[in-house]
Amino acid sequence: LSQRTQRTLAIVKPDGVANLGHILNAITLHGLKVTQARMVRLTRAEAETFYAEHAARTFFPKLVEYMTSGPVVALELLGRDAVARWRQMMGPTDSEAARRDVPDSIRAQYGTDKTLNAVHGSDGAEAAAREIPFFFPAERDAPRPRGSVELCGS
Ligand code: DGI
Repeated sequence: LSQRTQRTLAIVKPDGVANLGHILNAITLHGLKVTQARMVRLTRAEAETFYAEHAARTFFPKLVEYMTSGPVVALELLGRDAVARWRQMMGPTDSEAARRDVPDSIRAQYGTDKTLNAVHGSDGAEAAAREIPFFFPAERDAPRPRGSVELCGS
């Protein structure tokens, strides 16, 4: 697999926001760069649209309830192989499995269970291309504001 510089979408979910500082620190320690960030309270319709692929699953209502229970922080991450590297940092979907199998992962440290699992990450480059403009629509092709400051400049 080629290791190219790419972008991915991370979301610090409502239960993860209390540990936002730790999560940002882990991201930067792993050499990924935060290139956009936004705190937002999702509406029910927005959460349903974002997770539309899971609409038929039994856990869908719980997932939407959870994602709208408080503000989330959307992050655009940039780096070599960013999609896979962020997924690896997150750990397994089930936070309890993460504590068993990948104890140093974000979900192991900051998640609770299968639903409350602290973070989201795009599951591929195509998903990232769809999910980044979902949270950062105006920024997609626009130049960055003059003098803008990026978290963790390198
Ligand atoms: O990419 P992931 O977030 O690891 O997992 P996913 O894309 O398969 O599912 C999206 C979210 O839906 C996941 O973060 C939590 C929730 N979810 C997935 N599978 C289950 C689930 N929630 C419950 N309660 N049970 C599941 O089996």
